[in-house]
Amino acid sequence: MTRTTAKGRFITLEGGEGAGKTTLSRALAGALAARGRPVLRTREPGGAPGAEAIRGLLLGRGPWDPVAEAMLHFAARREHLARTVLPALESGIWVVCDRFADSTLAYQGAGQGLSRDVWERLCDLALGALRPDLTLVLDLPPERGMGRALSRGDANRYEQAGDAFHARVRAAFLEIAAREPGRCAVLDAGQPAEAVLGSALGLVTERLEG
Ligand code: Z5A
Repeated sequence: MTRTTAKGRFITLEGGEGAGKTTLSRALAGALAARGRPVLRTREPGGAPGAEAIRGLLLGRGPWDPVAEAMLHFAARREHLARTVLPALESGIWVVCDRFADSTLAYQGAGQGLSRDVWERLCDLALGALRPDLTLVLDLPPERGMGRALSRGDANRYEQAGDAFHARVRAAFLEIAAREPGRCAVLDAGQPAEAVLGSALGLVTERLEG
């Protein structure tokens, strides 16, 4: 998948449960719109009809074999890119996406034991050369994030995984950010939501509008 004519920018938000991705996605999209940017908010797994159907399988059923689970995430992602993300970017719309391929490396890789090699092969197949322009990693101790997430009600399959799983997922996101500092930045998600938005907007200005 390539994006030779795109004028939009692709911003992804990553991090553990309850870190504030949805909250930031909403606020960031609003702030970008106020700056005159056409903007689309979307999420993974999901963001297109077929991908939302796969989301139902991933969150509602299981357990899955880790490779099968990663393939389902990438099938949903491919559908999301083809139907929603790429058409938007190509028409100049900025896309703010709640989770993307880094989540598969963190959850299915560090969390469930999928190898990096398989993840890279799935990226090649499903994404081609496409990568986010900016990835904001919202970092929060898992117990704080889970407290926030569970206060909303029923826990999904991933939220029910144990403390050690969530600690590995957090470490994996920090490692991804350290490995690709040009694409990624880590935000302290323990700050008030307004401060997280301020940091995010500063990074957008510096890296995408400078
Ligand atoms: N998954 C995977 O395994 N592999 C993959 O490749 C992909 C996903 C793409 C999707 O679940 C699941 O799929 C996910 C990983 C897996 N695991 N889980 N669960 P989801 O979409 O249902 O959930 P989520 O992505 O983890 O999001 P979330 O739980 O909704 O959390 P969030 O979006 O980061 O947080 P929030 O909804 O913005 O905030 C949670 C609460 O905290 C809410 O009451 C807010 O008002 C509050 N909040 C937010 N920010 C703050 C601050 N700064 N201070 C205080 N309170 C705050």
